[in-house]
Amino acid sequence: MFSFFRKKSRPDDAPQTLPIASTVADDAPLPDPTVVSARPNQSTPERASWVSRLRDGLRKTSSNIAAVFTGTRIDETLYEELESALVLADAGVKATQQLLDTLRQQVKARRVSDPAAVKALLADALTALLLPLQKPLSIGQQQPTVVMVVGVNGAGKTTSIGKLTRHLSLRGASVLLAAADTFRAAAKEQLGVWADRNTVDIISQQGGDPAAVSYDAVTAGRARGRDVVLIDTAGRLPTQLHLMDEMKKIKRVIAKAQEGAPHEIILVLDGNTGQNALAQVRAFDDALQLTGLIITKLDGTARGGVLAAIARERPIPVYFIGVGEKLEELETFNAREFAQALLA
Ligand SMILES: Nc1nc2c(ncn2[C@@H]2O[C@H](COP(=O)(O)OP(=O)(O)OP(=O)(O)O)[C@@H](O)[C@H]2O)c(=O)[nH]1
Ligand SMILES: [Mg+2]
Repeated sequence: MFSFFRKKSRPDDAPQTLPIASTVADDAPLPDPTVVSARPNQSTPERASWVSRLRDGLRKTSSNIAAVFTGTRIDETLYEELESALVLADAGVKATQQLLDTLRQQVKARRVSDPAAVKALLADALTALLLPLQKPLSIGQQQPTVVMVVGVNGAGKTTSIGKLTRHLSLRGASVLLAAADTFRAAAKEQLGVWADRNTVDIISQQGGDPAAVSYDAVTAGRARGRDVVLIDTAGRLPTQLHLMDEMKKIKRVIAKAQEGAPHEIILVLDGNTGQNALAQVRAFDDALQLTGLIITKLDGTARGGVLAAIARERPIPVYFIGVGEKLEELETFNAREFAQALLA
C-alpha cells in the first residue's frame, strides 16, 4: 500500500497538509490536491507480472514450506519441519517461534485436523506478523518531500531511485535527483542515466562533498517547486564509522536547507542478505532513525523470510519491493500478497 499525491499549481503560501485517502479507485477522478492511494491488490498487468516475478523469486522457500504440509497428520514432526523451513527462509528464531505459537494455538482452538488447513492458518499468521510493515510512503505534506536513500554497497540504491522516480512521476509528482554518492567514480553518471530515462533533473557537483550536493539539491528542489527530492548516497558498511558519521552529517545539513527535512530516510536492503539484513536495519536505524525500507532482488534466490524477522525485531515500513533491474520492477508491499507468495 502507498499513497502519493498529485498536485496542481497552488499559491506559494504555507505548505498544505494533505489528507491520505485509503481507498481511491484506479480510474476515479482526482480531487485537488489529491492523495493517490494505490490499493494493495491493484489489478494492473504490471502488478500481475511483478507478483509473478516475486512468486518465482520466492519459489525455493515456498516449495520448502509446502513440503511440510504434504503429510496426513498434524504432529510434532510437522511443527519441527516447519520450524526448520522458516529458519532456513531467514525468518529468524523469534519470528519463527511467534508464528509456531500462534499456529499451535489456532490449530487447537479451531480443532483443525488437516495439514492443508494449517497452511492456510500459517498464511493468516504471517500476514498478521507482516502487517505493521505495510504502510504507505506519503508524499505531499511538504514541498519538496526530501527522501534520503542509504544502504550498503550494491544493495540497489541507485536502481531503486530510478524505479521510484518513475513510480512517483506516473502518479503526478515532480522529482529532482541528487547525486550525493561522490565516492564511487561512475556513480553520478549512473544516476544520470536514470534521470534521462525518466526525463527529470539531476543535481551533481564536480568532485564535491555529499552533504554539499544534498544541500544544493534541496535548495534547488524548493526553488523549482519540485514535489520530491531523492538523494542517492554512497554505499557504506555500518562498521565503517567515519562513513556512518558522514551520513549523519548529510542528514544534518539537509535540515539546514529545509526545516524538518529529510522527511524520509529509506534503507535499501538486498533481499539476499539473509540474517545480516537485520543487523543492517538495526545499525542504520540507530544512526539515522529510518522511516522506511526498500527490499530489492526478491526475484533471484532470495529466501524472503527476512521480512518476518524485520517485522518481529524492528518493524520499519517496507515501502517497496524490487524484483528486477527494469524500471517497472518496483512495487508497493502488501502483507497478504507477500505471505501468499511465500507460501504459494
Ligand atoms: N535482480 C535484481 N537486480 C537488482 C535489483 N535492484 C538492483 N539490482 C542490481 O544490483 C546491482 C547494484 O545496483 P545499484 O543500484 O548500483 O546498487 P547501489 O546500492 O546503488 O550500489 P553502490 O552505489 O555501489 O553502493 C545492479 O547490477 C542492479 O542492476 C533487483 O530488484 N533485482
Ligand atoms: Mg549507487
